[in-house]
Amino acid sequence: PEVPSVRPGPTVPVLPPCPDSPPGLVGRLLIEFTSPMPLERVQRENPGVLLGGRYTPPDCTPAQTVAVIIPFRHREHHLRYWLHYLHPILRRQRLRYGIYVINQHGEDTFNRAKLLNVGFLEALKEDAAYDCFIFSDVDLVPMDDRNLYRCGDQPRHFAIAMDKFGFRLPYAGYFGGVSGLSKAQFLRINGFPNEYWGWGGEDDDIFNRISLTGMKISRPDIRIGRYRMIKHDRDKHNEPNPQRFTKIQNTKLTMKRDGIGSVRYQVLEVSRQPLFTNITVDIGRPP
Ligand code: UDH
Ligand code: NGS
Repeated sequence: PEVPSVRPGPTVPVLPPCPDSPPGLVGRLLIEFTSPMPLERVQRENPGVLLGGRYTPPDCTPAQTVAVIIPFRHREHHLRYWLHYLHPILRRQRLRYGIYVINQHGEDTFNRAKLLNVGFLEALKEDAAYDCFIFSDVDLVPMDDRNLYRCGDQPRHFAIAMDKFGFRLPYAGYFGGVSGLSKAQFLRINGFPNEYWGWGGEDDDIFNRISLTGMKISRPDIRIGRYRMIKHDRDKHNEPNPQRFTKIQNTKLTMKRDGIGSVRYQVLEVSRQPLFTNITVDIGRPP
């Protein structure tokens, strides 16, 4: 039989790997939250971002695919500032990324860590290529684009010098605000706890999980890990959790049964917006 001749097709450009130190970073940034930030403006200023808040560098192939997970409820004006500042930063950092806003449905007590677990699973359902997860509060904006939102060989703590703490770490074991774990690191600690309802302690529990599994937190230089927090009042339905002090004493016992392996929730809506994917979820209420 005749073998069909194979004609060379158009050449597919193979992009070089993205550099370890991205060129074109600007370093220290001016961050302020004075004038309101219309979403239309943020969209106009970020035309390269694809539906759902996805981005891939046009000129190189990144080593990782990063899912940024934001726990969320009733903070629309914070989210607009966050998107305004972060999209250009992440683009300059030459990341392949997607933004996932995990919106807690209803008015029951807030549960930050459970929302982050949901974000991990839902991002992976969207794209099995995600291998790095950055967990960021919606009100924290880095003041230096050299603080690279990537994963490394240890879990990473990014928000180490926040303005509200005088640009210092409030205590050695602080792991709040913005953190990052590879998929393997996240699974190794059985993800995050689902049983911290209300404010406080869940980040300390995550710190304990990391220490108990023999890992060590990695942090940027204190001059680079600077953040501005958008000032706000205490939210409704996120009161300090009176159980948090006893709970963080028991991480070793609870982490085996409470984590990514036991999270139960119901997705109510997945909506791909121009600058982020919004996932509204029913995570239940405290027992
Ligand atoms: N979050 C929401 N909605 C809420 C509660 C929390 O979106 O109703 C998310 C948001 O991403 C936030 C994160 O969870 O950044 C952490 O919660 P938080 O902002 O309550 O924690 P923080 O420590 O503030 O920033 C605690 C109350 C501070 C009161 C200060 C009064 N001046
Ligand atoms: C600790 C909390 C953490 C919290 C940190 C900073 O006391 O969850 O303060 O809080 N741990 C406990 O309550 C056990 S902040 O100053 O940002 O409100 O992240």
